[in-house]
Amino acid sequence: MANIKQIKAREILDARGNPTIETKIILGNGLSAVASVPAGTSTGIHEAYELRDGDKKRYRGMGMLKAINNIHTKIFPKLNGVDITMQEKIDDLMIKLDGTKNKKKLGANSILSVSLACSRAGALAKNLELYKYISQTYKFPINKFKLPTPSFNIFNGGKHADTTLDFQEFMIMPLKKISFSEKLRMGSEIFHELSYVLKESNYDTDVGSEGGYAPDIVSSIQAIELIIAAIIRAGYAPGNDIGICIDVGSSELYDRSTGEYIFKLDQSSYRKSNLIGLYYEWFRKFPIISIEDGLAEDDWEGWRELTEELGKDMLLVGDDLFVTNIDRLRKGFKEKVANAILIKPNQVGTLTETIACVKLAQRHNYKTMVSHRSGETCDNYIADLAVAVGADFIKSGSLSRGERLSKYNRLMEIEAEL
Ligand code: 2PG
Ligand code: MG
Repeated sequence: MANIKQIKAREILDARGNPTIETKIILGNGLSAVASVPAGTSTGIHEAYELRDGDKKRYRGMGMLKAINNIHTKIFPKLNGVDITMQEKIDDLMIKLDGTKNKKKLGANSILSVSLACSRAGALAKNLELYKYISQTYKFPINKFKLPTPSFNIFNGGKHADTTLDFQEFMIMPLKKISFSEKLRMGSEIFHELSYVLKESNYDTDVGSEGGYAPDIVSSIQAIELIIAAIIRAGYAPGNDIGICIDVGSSELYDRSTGEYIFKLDQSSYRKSNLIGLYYEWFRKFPIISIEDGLAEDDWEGWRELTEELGKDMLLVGDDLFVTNIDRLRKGFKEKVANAILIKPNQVGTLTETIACVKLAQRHNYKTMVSHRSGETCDNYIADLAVAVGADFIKSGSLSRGERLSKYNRLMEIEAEL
């Protein structure tokens, strides 16, 4: 019988050594499946609630015992015996059991770990690859699966590195119509070339949270220039073979009291129109094709101005702005802001709600980029998710660190199978 018989959750450590949850679903027919959830650092204030213990004597308050207890004592009794292939029903039962808008009662981390593990168990029960199972379950009209284009974060700053760099992520994206594996090879070659470029300039080559280099440098422009040098040295043409994507992570730079963006590097402050002017100038000078969170999560007016200015020329991706939430995305359509959305299941807390957000974005021709979190685990779930929904892009960090590569390696496996 493919019914839920037991749920076993446990505390594991994520790639930064902080606790998170791994949940195992055991079915009546003996099959079982496991999933774990990641955590962010530069989390948006509108994200679903992540429940941590707050007990300062354990893991500096970051323990997951309460969340795990919720899985065993509240969620399991509700899901006991439910048909594992009824994913929407499973998610709906948990959403109702929680009953709050941001999953504050049970914790989005508890709920999501169960939701994802259930979908894996459902795929097993139906003897399908996970991406096929998700795609069929939510009736995506896909007759030929495609692989998302990766955006590799090879230079870490902001809250993801202990350095002077204000902007959070500098990514490279292959632009040619080639296989996923070839795109991965390009990324890796440039990543390694960048280490030589850095060494020659006497910068260190230690990496940040997402596996990109994280030296102390003098400006974001310098990061871009170093990356361009690495692209050329690897034998590729910037702007033609490879584009540059930036995640500003600007909510972290925003001073709500003054409405200004403060750069820690030199304490300079920018009004929103000056920052937009800066992006425009960079766009003219460098092969930048995408800016994520160029303005803060509630700076709708700034976002509108940014979209008017640059929306036709590049991808403007909403992360903290939309938090994978359909209400915020709808507001985005109304306010005419952004043209792409980052998709992170743990921002919303169930697979079903994640899918609803993807579908809404696709109906309005917003591009979709499935994303990891800075505090990842080795679970490669988002690789299957990206293929299942036909996402345009995926970002899973750099070309180093196992928890980042596990997603890219799974995508190569899927590509080989297809
Ligand atoms: C982001 C993510 C992932 P975090 O801002 O896009 O790179 O970072 O998980 O810290 O929110
Ligand atoms: Mg982001």
